[in-house]
Amino acid sequence: MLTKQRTIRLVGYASGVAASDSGCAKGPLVMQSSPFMSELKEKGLNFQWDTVISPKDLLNQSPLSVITQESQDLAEAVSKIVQDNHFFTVIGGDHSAAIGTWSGAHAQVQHRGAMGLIWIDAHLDSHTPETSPTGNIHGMPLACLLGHGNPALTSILNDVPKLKPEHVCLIGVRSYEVGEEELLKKLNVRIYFMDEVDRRGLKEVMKEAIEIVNAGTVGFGITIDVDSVDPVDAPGTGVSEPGGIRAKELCDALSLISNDSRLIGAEIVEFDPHLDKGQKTEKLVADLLAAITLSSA
Ligand SMILES: [Mn+2]
Repeated sequence: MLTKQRTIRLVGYASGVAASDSGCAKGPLVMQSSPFMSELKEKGLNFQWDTVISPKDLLNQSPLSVITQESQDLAEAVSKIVQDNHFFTVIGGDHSAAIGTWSGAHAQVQHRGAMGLIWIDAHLDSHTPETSPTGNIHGMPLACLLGHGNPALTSILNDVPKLKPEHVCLIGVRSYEVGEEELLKKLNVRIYFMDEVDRRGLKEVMKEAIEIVNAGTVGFGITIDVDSVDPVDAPGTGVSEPGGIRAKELCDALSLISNDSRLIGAEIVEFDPHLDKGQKTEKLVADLLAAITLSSA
């Protein structure tokens, strides 16, 4: 049985401008009318869609300026929800969403102290324009939040790093390039690569991650790239990698934070409905939202 936990305010980030394949822009639009979301409502999850951010004037602007504007809009939307003392979840869209989401949360939290972040992803998302082989901004959001990258994106709402390296950790990583790994190693960010997750079990790793993001912070967030999940359970994503976390395992581990009053908000990104098979990934997005926000009775 599931019990009502809290009111969730959802923000869609209907954008794939930062990815090679922009199909994930449709992710939040599909979730808005998803039968799996209706089922959550029936189970007692109290949520409302606040707004859906989408790219403006795509034809006449560079991806960077489009993403800068979207990040600004998303940051303002999230900041408002945190200010209202409500719980937010951002549904992407590509992972450049994280720049706006966590800049917005930071703007409200910074007066009280630092913010932690658990980053669940097959990738490191920590390129800078100098190290990225593709130039795709969805491979850069964590670097941006740590204060490294294009100044337009590192200065959303505030021209300061939004996260300190010691307050962040990544889980499920299994595909990355040397340049981004070097940056995170230099900054001493804790990375739980997939082999460690397999060896120790996700629950053990998650317990440790919760300690990391709670040490010296006043609250923490969680961002989940659906590509962290094995393609067997999450085929609907643009850059899928074999050997990932199983969907049920991830949902079970998320129950460790579902009662945590220090959890500020969440983000679920990179769901691409065009690539989905049998609505598996669509259901996963709803299951993840439920796992984060509902607790067992
Ligand atoms: Mn990602």
